[in-house]
Amino acid sequence: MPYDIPVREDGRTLVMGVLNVTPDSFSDGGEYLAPADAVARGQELIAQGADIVDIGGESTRPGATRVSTAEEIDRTISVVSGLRDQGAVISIDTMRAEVARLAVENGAGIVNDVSGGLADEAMLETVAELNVPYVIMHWRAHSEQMEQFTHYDDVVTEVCEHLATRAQAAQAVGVKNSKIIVDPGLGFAKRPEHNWKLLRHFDDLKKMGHPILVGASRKRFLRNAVSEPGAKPREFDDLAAATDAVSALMAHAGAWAVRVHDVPGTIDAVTIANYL
Ligand code: PMM
Repeated sequence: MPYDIPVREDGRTLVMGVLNVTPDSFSDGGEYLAPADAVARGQELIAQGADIVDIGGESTRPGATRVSTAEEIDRTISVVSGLRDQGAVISIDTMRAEVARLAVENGAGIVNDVSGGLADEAMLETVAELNVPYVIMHWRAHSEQMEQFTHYDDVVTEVCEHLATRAQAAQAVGVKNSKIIVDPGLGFAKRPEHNWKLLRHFDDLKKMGHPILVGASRKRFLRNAVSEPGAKPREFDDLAAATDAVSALMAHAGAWAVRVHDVPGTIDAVTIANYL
């Protein structure tokens, strides 16, 4: 069944709840590694009102090593099928065409590829064939190397040009323009100042004409911003208010969806933004 990019009737920004089925993700690694725990957490996110649940089996935190395809399939696919038809759209967070295909066959309605098709040469054609919405994120290198690629002359222009190039590559093999979502890739080969600049220049991203997904939740640039200088940095699960602030501001600026770990506060934040 072909899927369109989901939107809400009330026009508010969608909330994508993060479900990392990994031992080593940024802030929630290891919490939901057993499939039953992951499905229960997904059900909780849906009960809290998540419009989308984003299931990932490979950590992309800086420095993370890659997981095998078999392991990624093992971690994610039973969770996708366990959460299908439960009131939220399922998104599969993967850089691998094979995982994307299996996930869609088992009920996923969005492919979220942080590499925008650069990590697996079969990905764009697979997405074209599957005919599902496709998130193209700005990405420069795998997590093990990405800290070496944080130089930008003009981060906003370079990110917009990169995303436009990837969107064109996707369309060249048959991905429909109407299925493409773009994401600036906060924290991926970016220093804090780059993340802030991209958020400040959100209007330039919007000019591309695609729905925009923003993933700021619990990221280090937020932790740096709210931690007292010289004091112990905040814990990652103590960044909900900082994340909500970004979600409200980006929802107000016109983000299509925000990808977050803490769903209830985010729903309040984007609901308030929708009133203004
Ligand atoms: N960030 C992470 C993982 N997947 N996908 C998209 N589209 N955008 C993001 O910003 C993004 C992502 C890393 O965060 P996590 O380890 O806390 O899930």
